[in-house]
Amino acid sequence: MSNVTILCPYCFTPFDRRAVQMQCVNKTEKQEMTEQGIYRRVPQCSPIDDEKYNNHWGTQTKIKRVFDANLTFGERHGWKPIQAKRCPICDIETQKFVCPHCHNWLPAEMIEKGSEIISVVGGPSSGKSNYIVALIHQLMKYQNKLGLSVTLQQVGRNDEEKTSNMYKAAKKKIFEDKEALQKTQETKNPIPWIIRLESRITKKAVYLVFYDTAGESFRDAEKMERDALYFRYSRAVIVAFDTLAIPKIKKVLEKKEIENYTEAYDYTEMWNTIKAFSQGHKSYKLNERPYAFVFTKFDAVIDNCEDLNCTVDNFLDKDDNFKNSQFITDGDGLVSKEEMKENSDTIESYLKDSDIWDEEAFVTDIKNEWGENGQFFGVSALGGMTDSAMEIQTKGDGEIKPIRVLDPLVWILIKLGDFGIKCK
Ligand SMILES: Nc1nc2c(ncn2[C@@H]2O[C@H](COP(=O)(O)OP(=O)(O)OP(=O)(O)O)[C@@H](O)[C@H]2O)c(=O)[nH]1
Ligand SMILES: [Mg+2]
Ligand SMILES: [Zn+2]
Ligand SMILES: [Zn+2]
Repeated sequence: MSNVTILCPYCFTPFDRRAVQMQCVNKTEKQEMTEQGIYRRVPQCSPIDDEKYNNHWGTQTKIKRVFDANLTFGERHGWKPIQAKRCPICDIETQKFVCPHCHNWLPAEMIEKGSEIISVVGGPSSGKSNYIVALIHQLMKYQNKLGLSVTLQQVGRNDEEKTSNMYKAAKKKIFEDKEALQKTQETKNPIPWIIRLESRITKKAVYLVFYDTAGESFRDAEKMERDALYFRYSRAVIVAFDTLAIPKIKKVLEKKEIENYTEAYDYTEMWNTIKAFSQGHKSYKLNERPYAFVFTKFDAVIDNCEDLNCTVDNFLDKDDNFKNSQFITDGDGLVSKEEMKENSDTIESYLKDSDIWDEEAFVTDIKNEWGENGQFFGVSALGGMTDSAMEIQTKGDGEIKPIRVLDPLVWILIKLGDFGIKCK
C-alpha cells in the first residue's frame, strides 16, 4: 500500500499516494480592526491565490490553503490510515485531501485505497450525457444484484458540481420530466462525474469517471492532448457510438420520415482517434485493456428492424420489446456472459452485412486492433426517440426505461476480474 499511484480524476495526472496534499477547512472568523478603527469579521485562515488550482480551472479565485500532508512513518507505509492534519497557519484539523498537481478535492477513500479508473468517452451527439445518467440510475437500482455498492462522490468546487447533485438534477429531467438532456456546452474544464464502485464480496473498488465534455472536444488536436490522458491512464473504457449516425440507418429513418432532431456526426471518428493514439503509443498496450464499444440509441434498431433488414430476435423479450439484461429479467440474478457475447456477435454481423449496416471496414479494424479485449453492445438510455422539444417518446406505461445500459460496465468488471460478479 505504500507506493500506490493515485490517478487524479480532475487533471488525470498520476501521483504517488505519499505526495497527497491537504486543504484547510477552517470556516471560522475573527474580529479585526480596520485602519479606520472599525471592527469587521475576517476568516481565521484567509483564502489565498492558488496557482495550481487557478491554472487548472482558468480562474483567479482564492481558495483555502493547501499544504503538504507530512505523513507519519506508519501512514507512509500504509500501516495506519492517514489521520487528520493540522493547517500550518491556523492549526485547525482537516481531512480534506487534494491532488498535488491541480489542488482539487479528492475522495478520502481514493487516497486510502488507491484508484483505478474506467472512463466513458464518445464523439459529438453520441449519447454520452444521457447514457451516463441512465447508467447511474440502473446502477443504483441493481447494485445489490451485482454485489456492488455504488457511491456518487461528494467532492467538487461547489455543491452543484458534486456528482451526487449533478445526478439528482439530471435524473429529475430524464425520469420525472421525461426530457432528454441537451447537448453539452463546450467548456474549458468539464466537471468530472465520479462514481465509486466497490464489490461487497471482494472489496475491490474502481472509480467510474465521466468527463461530460462536449463531444466536439475530441475533434480538436489541442484538447485531444488532455483527452489522450483518459486513454493512457484508464484501466478500461466505454466508447459510445451514435447508432443514428450510421449512414445506412440514417437513410432508412429518413425514408420513413422519422426525424432525428440531433445533428449526426461521423460516428467512426472517435474510433479513429483511439486507434491513432493506440498505434502511436504502442508501449501503453491500450489494446490489452477492455474497451466496450457501445452503440447507443439502440431502440431505433429494434423499432425499425424490418426496414433495416435485420433480425433482432435475440434482443427481444416475449412481447417483442427490447429485452433487458438477463441478470435483471431472470430470477437468479446471474450475469450471462454468453448472452452478451451473442449480442456482440449479432451487432458485428449487422456491421459486416452490406445489406444491413454495411460498415465492414470499421468492424474489421476494431477486431484487428482490440481482438477479444473489445466487445460490442447495443444500449438504450432513454428507451425511445426524442421529439423536437426533446421530450422522450415513451411506450406502454409511459415510464422511462433504460435498456441494457449496464452490460458494458458489467462486462468490463468481469474482464478486470476480482469484482465478485456472479455469472451463469
Ligand atoms: N432514440 C434515442 N435517442 C437518444 C438516446 N439517448 C440520447 N438520444 C438522443 O441523442 C441526443 C444526444 O444525446 P446526448 O446524450 O446529449 O449526447 P452527447 O454525446 O452527450 O452529445 P454532446 O454533449 O453534444 O457531445 C439526445 O438529445 C437525444 O435526442 C436513446 O437512448 N435513444
Ligand atoms: Mg453531452
Ligand atoms: Zn489533479
Ligand atoms: Zn488554515
